Amino acid sequence: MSDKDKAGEIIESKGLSRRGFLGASAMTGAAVFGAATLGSSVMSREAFAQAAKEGKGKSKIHVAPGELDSYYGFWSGGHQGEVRVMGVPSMRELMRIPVFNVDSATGWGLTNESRKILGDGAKFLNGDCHHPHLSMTDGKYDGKYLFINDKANSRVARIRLDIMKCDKITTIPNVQAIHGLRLQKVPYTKYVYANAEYFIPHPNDGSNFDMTGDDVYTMFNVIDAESMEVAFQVIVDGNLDNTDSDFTGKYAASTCYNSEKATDLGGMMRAERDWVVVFNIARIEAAVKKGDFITLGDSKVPVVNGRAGSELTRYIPVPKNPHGCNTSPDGKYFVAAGKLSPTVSMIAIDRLDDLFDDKFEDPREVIVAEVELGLGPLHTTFDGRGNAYTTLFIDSQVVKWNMADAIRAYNGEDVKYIKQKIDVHYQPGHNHASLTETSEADGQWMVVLSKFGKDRFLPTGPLHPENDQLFDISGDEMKLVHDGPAFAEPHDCVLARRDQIRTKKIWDRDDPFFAETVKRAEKDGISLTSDNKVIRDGNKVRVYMTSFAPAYGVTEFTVKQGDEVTVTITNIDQIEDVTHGFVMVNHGVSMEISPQQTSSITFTADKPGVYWYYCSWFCHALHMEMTGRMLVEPA
Ligand code: K7E
Ligand code: CUA
Ligand code: CA
Repeated sequence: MSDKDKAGEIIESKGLSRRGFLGASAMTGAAVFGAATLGSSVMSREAFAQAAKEGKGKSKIHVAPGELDSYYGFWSGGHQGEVRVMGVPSMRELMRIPVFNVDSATGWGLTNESRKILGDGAKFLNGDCHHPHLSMTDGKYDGKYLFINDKANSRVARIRLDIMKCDKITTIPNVQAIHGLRLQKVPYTKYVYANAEYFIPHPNDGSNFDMTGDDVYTMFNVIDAESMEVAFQVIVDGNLDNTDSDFTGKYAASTCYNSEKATDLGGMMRAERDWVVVFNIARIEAAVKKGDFITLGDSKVPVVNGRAGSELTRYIPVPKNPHGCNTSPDGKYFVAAGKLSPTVSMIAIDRLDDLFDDKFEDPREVIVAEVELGLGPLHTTFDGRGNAYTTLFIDSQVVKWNMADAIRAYNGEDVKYIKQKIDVHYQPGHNHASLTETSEADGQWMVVLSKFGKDRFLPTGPLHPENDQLFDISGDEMKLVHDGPAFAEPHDCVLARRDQIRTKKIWDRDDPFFAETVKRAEKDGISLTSDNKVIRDGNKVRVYMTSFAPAYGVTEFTVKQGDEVTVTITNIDQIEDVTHGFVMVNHGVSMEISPQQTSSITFTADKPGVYWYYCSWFCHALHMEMTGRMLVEPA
């Protein structure tokens, strides 16, 4: 059968799902597997959904086979470096999005397209991501982007949600360890706010190892969400931990646990109070516009002074080594968790205008309550009904408390503001309720990301899994409904309604993700969707081929030992989910090519001989046969 005939057959079957496609091809082709294996034994989704409906005592979290979850969850992969996509409430893992790691299934970190996005950071094979957040318009998720920090190599990455791939990464200059990250909520996510945690000498060129003094500082970083360029940086006192922004677009607030600017543990705990620093974004923009900034080293990024006494910031003392900073979805409060104090501090956002206009003697006049909750408060989430839920790391609990009651109690009224405490397993860090950071917080589900799994799962040697727990918070009481082991180490997650995320089913041929590769092919006079050609350019060889289940357009090509080989593959399949792969055996080469995608990878043919290449994503009954050979002539 010629490729043309195959094309006809596939186009006729367009509209088939991959399952139907696999079944059909198994039955019409010289089936390697029985038809039953791939086709008729698969129960339809509708049938499953019906069966589930008929089931008795169905639990609220049980999402039957074939049913879809009602929320998308996006989990950070911690020092594993990726983002994980989960279905909630089933807690089924749907996808992994490699970002700061290298991934052999998709070729992230290996393909030319991904290495271009990684830029200078492509030399790093590691990352440490903590805080995934979704872009917003008018305080609601708009489904465009997810942003995430890399603490290990001081980067911020963006994921396009339509294709669920990382499309931009920026290394933040002149700082170390990007930790807290949040987005502007209103009127839309114009800016990404990112805290650099550690203070360093400026310049940090080896001329100064003294960690005291005015030229030792860290910065708050503001990144343009569209261009992903750093718009400006703000010098602060102390250090920076977590951050959040408000629902007016005017302010961002960050916690500082090392106001002491100590370099030792005891020193970092010396002061009874550290602070929350509030950034006045409009004033900072105006200062930059006026030219009131410096630049550092080779970087052209405007750097403004936001130290105590500056008009651009205000420092609000709070107890002790605060960690989480969370904005309540009613837009009223920044809630800073004390960590080494059993309290959280509620900062009234509607008092910040007056604070910046110097109407208060004491900046603590913006604090409307210091709420006593329990030991080791780390992060707070909200249900949109006036209740807050704070993780207590040391107590291994989540405490549910009412914000209005807490303020009344703080003012001396005899009201019980703590509604419930529930044990979690064990030592929780972040918690996150559905839609909690938007104005649409719906109080349905809360995920608690615990740092230890201990005895909750089958043992896995000295390295244990963490434990993500799901709570139903739709009623008066929090109810634990699911335990799930997780690999190192989801710090944080976000939940969006499933209708807020709209993804493409196959690639557009003009997608910017591989536009550079298309340009290069055009220079070589190649039409990617039809040409199968080998181009020699000195000791560089460019192999262009199509892939079409179950065959590559080029099944043999010859190069010379020492040639730099670039293989560019365009998957001309149009059927949803028929992804091909390309692996060159013994060359460290592996990548994904999804329908209508072009992917390319470059390697050196350093060994003479015959080398097989094969398709690594199961695409067809004849997937195993989807192969070819590279013939390397000795130098
Ligand atoms: Cu782990 Cu948000 Cu980095 Cu708290 S942070 S736990
Ligand atoms: Cu193509 Cu497997
Ligand atoms: Ca401290």
